[in-house]
Amino acid sequence: MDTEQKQEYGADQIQILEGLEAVRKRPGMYIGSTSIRGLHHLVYEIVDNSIDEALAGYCDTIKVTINKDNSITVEDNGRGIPIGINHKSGRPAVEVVFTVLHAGGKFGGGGYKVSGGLHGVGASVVNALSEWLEVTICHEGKIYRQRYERGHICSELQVIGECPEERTGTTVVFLPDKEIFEETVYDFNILKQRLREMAFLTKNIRIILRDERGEESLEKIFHYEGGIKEFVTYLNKGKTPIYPDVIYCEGNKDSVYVEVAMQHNDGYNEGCYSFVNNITTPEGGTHLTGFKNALTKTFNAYAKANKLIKDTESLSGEDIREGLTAIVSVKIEEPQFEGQTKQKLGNSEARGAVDNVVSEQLMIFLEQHPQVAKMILEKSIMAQRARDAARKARDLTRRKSALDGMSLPGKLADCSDKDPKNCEIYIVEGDSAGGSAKTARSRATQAILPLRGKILNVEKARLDKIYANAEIKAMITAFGTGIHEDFDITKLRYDKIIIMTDADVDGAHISTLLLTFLYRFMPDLIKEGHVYLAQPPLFKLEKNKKVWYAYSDEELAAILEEVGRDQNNKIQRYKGLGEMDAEQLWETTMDPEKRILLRVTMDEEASSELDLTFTTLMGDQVEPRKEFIEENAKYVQNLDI
Ligand code: TSJ
Repeated sequence: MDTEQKQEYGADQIQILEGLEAVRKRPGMYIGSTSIRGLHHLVYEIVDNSIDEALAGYCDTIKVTINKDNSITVEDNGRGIPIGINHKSGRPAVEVVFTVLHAGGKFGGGGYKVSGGLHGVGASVVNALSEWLEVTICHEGKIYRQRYERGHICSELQVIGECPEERTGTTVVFLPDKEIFEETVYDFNILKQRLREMAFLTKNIRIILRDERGEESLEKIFHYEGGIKEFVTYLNKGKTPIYPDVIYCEGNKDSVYVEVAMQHNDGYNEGCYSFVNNITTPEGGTHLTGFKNALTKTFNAYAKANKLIKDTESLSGEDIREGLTAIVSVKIEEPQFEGQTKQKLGNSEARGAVDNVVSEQLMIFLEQHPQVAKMILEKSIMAQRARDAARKARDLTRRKSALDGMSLPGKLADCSDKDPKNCEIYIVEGDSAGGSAKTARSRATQAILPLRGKILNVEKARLDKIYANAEIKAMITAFGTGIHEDFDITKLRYDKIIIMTDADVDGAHISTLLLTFLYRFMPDLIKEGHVYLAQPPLFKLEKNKKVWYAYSDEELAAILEEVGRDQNNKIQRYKGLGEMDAEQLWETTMDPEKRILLRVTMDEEASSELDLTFTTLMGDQVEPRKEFIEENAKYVQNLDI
């Protein structure tokens, strides 16, 4: 990064814009929400400041600790927040950092920066939303400390001790305010994912995450010398790369610092993730467009120059990106975010900068690695053929359905109500369970689509094969939305899509296959909250002509506690939906008044991790899957993908 500007942002340029009361009144404006998400956001706001110090070249280690009381400690070995008096306010600079709300960042206008770095505006927001916050600074042999409560200063900045001259750094400890947050218990895994991502995006930083809440403390250390190159390797874990190198481009243009890393695997999905100033941009933007342009242009030019395709032919961007895992990361002085959720980069200079850096360096790479170039282009040509075949198959289906008036799949027992808002569709594993469900359902509003046997694993199939699959075709026509570029959520025929499978390993596998299909081909259905998992009971308890159902071991134990454990108890463990008659199925799993549904949700900010979850669960390789399942065994109860 350009570091010359550092001097221009002196402590005296800090402007007072608004009191911290405004933050407490409308926290959502500053941290997005007061849910568990906002709670974790506080940590990122603080860590961003240390990352800035690292980017400026003064810090290489950041330690984040979840303390027993769910307070958070963030410690770095940078220069320490300046303690000198700020001219305008006559207060120590550090106090201004914590008590004055700054413009800039995500929601304000101007370009204020504490450090000339990229973030550094959130400290006062975190302070305002914390029951208490303490900052400790080591600087020139002295230890300074100040404490705040709900944003108010408790005492002047004080020297509380001495430290070795060479030791410098900043430590912040804060306890999120229970008056503000709906949830105040930190999730180690959420912090782990984001901090790992930050470490990938900031080459050579060492981020240590500790959890002190349990009997034994947990610790994770993230340190990647290769930065985003290692990010790509990490995301391709569990997939099979088609060449060993991770292609890497880096450069500076028009004040935009560009870094791109990429590698193709033998799968069919595209996984391109873009970041601006280490913040993920799930909706992409100019930087991603610049990258895609450069990729399409360069590969076509290379292919033509080397007679791998005819002069009259060209490969589409999508074909070139089949199986591509890529990270596009730019650092910009004043990012402009667009779109409904402000997750899309708007700066036009980023498009040109990324296009330029990638076009130039990728061409050099391809010329120096003709074997790699050949592998990628052969794969792209295959992708093109499959896509052509798929298009033909789809056109045929389209024409056919236009002829016979969009016929619904034969196996579908549709509901009679035609208002999608009232309707739901059960996707049921197996014909026999499908039969019971058809008998049990409430005909007006509940449709049943039974699926036979194993569902096609879309992680392992190309488009042509996917379009040809009967079960998948049935779902697409039943939902009414189309898929891919045709996808139109306003055509959705049901408000709820409910996956109902046996409560055993096979059932879980089928659910995962179905979710994989929905995630890859109709992600908006999940994003908009239309997808659910039915929860059939695991046990039936009969005693003295009375019946109870239990949905977990704990629940069964609780019921037994209540009714007494004796030989009159008749306990049945359900192995599958098929063991229930229609009436039982209705009562336990389908009656809207009594059933339990789990809504499937996804966190777009963590989409690279989510992608990894699906490949890990559904891909070819066994080792990563075993590891994943072991690591996550205790969370599978709570299916929140
Ligand atoms: F802002 C904050 F409180 F959230 C925070 C800031 C929290 C933590 C854990 C660390 C930091 C931080 C700030 N680490 N390092 C710095 N560096 C500066 O603020 C700094 C130091 C020296 C100079 C200089 O020009 O000499 C300039 C700056 C911005």
